[in-house]
Amino acid sequence: MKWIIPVIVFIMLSTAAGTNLIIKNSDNSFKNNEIIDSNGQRTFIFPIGTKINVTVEDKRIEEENISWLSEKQEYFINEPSYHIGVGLKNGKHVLFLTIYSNKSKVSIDYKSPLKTASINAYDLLIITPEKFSRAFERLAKFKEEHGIKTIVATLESIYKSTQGRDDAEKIKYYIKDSVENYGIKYVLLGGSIYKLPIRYVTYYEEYRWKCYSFKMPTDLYYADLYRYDNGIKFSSWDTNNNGIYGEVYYGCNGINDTIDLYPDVYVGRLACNNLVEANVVVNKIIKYEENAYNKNWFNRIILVGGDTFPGNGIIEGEFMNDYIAI
Ligand SMILES: [Ca+2]
Ligand SMILES: [Ca+2]
Repeated sequence: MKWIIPVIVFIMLSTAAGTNLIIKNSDNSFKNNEIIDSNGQRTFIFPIGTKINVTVEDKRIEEENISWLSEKQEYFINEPSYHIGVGLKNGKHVLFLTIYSNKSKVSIDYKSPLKTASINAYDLLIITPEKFSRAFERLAKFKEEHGIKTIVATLESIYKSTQGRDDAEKIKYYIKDSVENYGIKYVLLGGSIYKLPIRYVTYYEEYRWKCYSFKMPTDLYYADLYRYDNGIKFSSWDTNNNGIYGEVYYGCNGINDTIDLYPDVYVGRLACNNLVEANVVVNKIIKYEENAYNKNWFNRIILVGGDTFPGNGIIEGEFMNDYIAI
């Protein structure tokens, strides 16, 4: 990556309780960057460009009697002992190192990057079909006037100039190039899925000895640009290169595509189908932003959620509201 130069210093720092954890590092940054989730998994956050070397001595199977392992423990035994993902934390590009077991001796060596001046040519990239560009150029001008450096790219120019096996992959490579060359932090997709493609992932599940496939649409594809595999790689969402994206097999035979699911840029979509709709939504945004800023009601919010997936006894929407409200 262009924005980092690695430096190498190793100092033995600590042996933590729980996991027998030995961290050798060049600074104390990891200490304030540890997340412990509800399963007790530990995730460490490192700056992008950090070289990480993890050694795991798995003591679990030796220590535990396998016959009475819980379902969760069996799950962890079947999982790799650690995972490195590439994503965002507070707007910064980072690596997430997750240790899956608290019964292991884990040694983490890392070499911190030395950051060069970060590229900051543009903040927001708007991608839209040529026929909507008049509306989105107007939004770009408004954003520029309010300190958001904005660039508009048409689908037609992206398809002509950018590599990729299909239109969606060309868009994704264009976003990646814009992040690396211009320092883009936000992406706005200006067009419905009928005007600007969405990526469908494929999920396979066994039911009564037959394998069924399900397609699911997601714009997370455009946000999850990178994954970690002996260094930072472009995340194609098709690591077995068979033209089927985001393959996941549950009870069926097949090879999952490797995806870390951590977004690396903020992506949103205005799902307009024609220029009239594009102008209406741009007008609404401008009107809202001109009137909402500094008003005393601006920080009040009502969250509405319900039972998103009925039948399992969990009210996901309300849990999500509580999560957002914190
Ligand atoms: Ca695939
Ligand atoms: Ca990622």
